[in-house]
Amino acid sequence: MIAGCLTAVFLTSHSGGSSSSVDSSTTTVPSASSIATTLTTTTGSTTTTVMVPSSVLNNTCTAIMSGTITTLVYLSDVAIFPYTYFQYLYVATSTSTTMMLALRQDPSYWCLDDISVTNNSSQLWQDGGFEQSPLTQYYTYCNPNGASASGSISATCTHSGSYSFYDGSVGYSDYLSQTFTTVVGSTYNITFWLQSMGGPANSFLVIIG
Ligand SMILES: [Ca+2]
Repeated sequence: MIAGCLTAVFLTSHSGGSSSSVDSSTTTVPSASSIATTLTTTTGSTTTTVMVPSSVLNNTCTAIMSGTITTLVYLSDVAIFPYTYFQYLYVATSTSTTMMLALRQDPSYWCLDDISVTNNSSQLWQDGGFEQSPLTQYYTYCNPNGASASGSISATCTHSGSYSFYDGSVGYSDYLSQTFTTVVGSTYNITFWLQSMGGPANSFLVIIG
């Protein structure tokens, strides 16, 4: 499966669709400018390895991250799926950790809601339900290429509450992140709900470090 910090990965369908497991690799890099990582996805008996494009990993948004960067998940050109629960366990390697999500969805939109990062029942991720406005009250938002139809708080497709993050960035990803205090060696439970409202071309990436 995996080495280093990522100890468990699984996702389950919210409404009875197919489920799959996702494995991820950890790469230690000197700086965000040279992040290189691959993601291995196992669905049934078929295993494929997908390289996260360097343009998605290396830009002015990811430049705020350094040290050991772990890819939790990378989805590329996936079909429509309903709100689905994603969960990961991450062992911190620093006293300050940033989790960053990168979204691109050319023909349609991603819906993202109920992000949670917990350690011993303590919630470290603020406004994971996207119920507060403006977005930048709790999140660092970055759109390095000025993609159109970029992410915003919306009532279009919520998983809970009245709002979610609704992102149809065309051609390039936009980025959403928060930085929180962590204890080296301690395990953090990361969960969120994600829906794809359209087919390719799209991508969804979560990195942490
Ligand atoms: Ca919500």
